[in-house]
Amino acid sequence: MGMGKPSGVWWTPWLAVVLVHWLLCATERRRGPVVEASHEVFASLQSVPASVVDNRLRTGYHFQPPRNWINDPNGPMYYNGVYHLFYQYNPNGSVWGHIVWAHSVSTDLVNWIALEPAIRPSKPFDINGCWSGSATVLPGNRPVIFYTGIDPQQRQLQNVAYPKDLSDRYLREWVKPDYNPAIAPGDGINASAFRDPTTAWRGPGSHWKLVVGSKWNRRGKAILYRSRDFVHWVKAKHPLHTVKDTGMWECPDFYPVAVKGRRGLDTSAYGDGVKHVLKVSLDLRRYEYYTLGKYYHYQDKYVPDNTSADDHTGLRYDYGNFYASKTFFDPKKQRRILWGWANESDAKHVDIAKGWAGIQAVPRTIWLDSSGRQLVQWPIEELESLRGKHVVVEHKKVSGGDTFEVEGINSSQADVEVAFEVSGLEKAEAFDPSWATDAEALCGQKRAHVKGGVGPFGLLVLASANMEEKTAVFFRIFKAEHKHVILMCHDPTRSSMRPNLYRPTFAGYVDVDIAKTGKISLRSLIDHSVVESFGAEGKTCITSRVYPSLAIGKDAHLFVFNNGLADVKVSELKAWEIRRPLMNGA
Ligand code: DQQ
Repeated sequence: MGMGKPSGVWWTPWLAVVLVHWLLCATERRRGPVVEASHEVFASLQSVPASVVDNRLRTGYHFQPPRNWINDPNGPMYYNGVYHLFYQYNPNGSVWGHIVWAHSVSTDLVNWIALEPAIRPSKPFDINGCWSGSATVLPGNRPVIFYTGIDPQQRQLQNVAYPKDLSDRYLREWVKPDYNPAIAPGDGINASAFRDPTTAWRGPGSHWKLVVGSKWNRRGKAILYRSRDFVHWVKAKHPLHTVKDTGMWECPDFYPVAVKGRRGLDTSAYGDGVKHVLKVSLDLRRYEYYTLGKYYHYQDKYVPDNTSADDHTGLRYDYGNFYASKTFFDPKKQRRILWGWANESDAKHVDIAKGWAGIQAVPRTIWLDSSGRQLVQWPIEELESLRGKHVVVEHKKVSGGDTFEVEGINSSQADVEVAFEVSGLEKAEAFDPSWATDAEALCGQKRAHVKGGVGPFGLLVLASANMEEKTAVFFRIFKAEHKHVILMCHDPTRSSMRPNLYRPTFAGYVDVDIAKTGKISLRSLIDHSVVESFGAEGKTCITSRVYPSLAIGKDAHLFVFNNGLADVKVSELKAWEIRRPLMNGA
């Protein structure tokens, strides 16, 4: 097996640096120049003091293999009782390069079994890398993978692979037909910006369709292809969608959602009561945005609604460290599940010394909000099976300037749900309309320690006993001309005593009429070096990677704080310990 548990010697950081360095250089010599995507490739590796490498910061219940670099989730699919997660993986080290499709399987999305990589470079059409793509289950229950292969001229080609043996429960081996590439970049396509095919769908007509991410100059594009037999693919005259000045569209995802209710839909679903989602990952900005809209099957035209911007200022699944995401339909539970990649935000030379980099955020169920204006996400229910000992706090007033500790659980791995009651809205700070398109800048300006009117209030997670280290997860409520505006923010600027860490603040607005509800909820999943937060039952989500130096293991604390003028009340807080030393088998 390519990814067994590291033996004791690997944990000696100094030795790890030398060995990883040697391995990478040896591989470089064997294979010649590497293919560069949007990830940095490191020609020479620096050494790093052993003191900054702390394997206690590895996540436990997030998907993370024992070692090496991972990025995009690929293909996810459910097939004959088994969930498959493929992902971009470097078998040779903890920086991006030599990319294969690693493969893990699970029956519950919580416990994983690692298999050999499903697809590795082996043919002229993928010899320089097997990049992102998707899975489709064809009629007759036949799965197929569409992925991007990099050829000897560094061109990006779309290839297919089929399971070798459908009776193998885990579909371990995949075969690449000789007729690949199934789709080559034709005239008018930039061959180095042509990748990440989507799951295919079939509407009322007989054609299969899929899109491939691309750009032309600075115009982002979802190029549409059609096929009758899944073998011969023809480019449609018009792309499914394109937006000027957005740059390369990586990992597009296009799928239907039900207008009412939380039920997920098969990617080919159509008809009344269905809306569509188009998500793109912006290589230029390294974050994603999506639109909701109407898909006209016969014309193959996607028209976004005018309820949100169709550019980088638009809606995001997650306003933090979350990229290259992909959804799939889970027929077992009739839901659509979202996976996304959360990269490290530590220095690269530390990633090299650690020997690991990148995790997948927890799988989230995704559906259309009853307003029809945005999607909502919630961690899959299976995660609740990991909840252990818990504590409850009820009806506790938190006056302006107050902080209290939630005691009684080890909060370095925890699941925290809290409902705040808000009053004193007349004390809310005035909202400057110029802030409307840049929540992140507002959060950077009004961080957790900056006193407000209503808020900032929320949680301090992964905090040291004296709060020298803490990551603040909070709301701040403003008064605009006709309504209140709620900002949700992650402020990790004081998350670690270590210098030279990348500690960006992240933020999004929350579409809740607080004057009406008087309440707002927050859920945070904490796992050593990641904090994933879900505001207002999943309307606004933020993920951050943080690297405490004191708030580790049993020295991690959890607090509730209010730094506004108005009092808030914790109507209920529940915090569960999650005991998961290391994810098995990922
Ligand atoms: N990562 C893959 C590409 C994709 C990018 C390469 C997004 O296929 O565009 O590892 O992170």
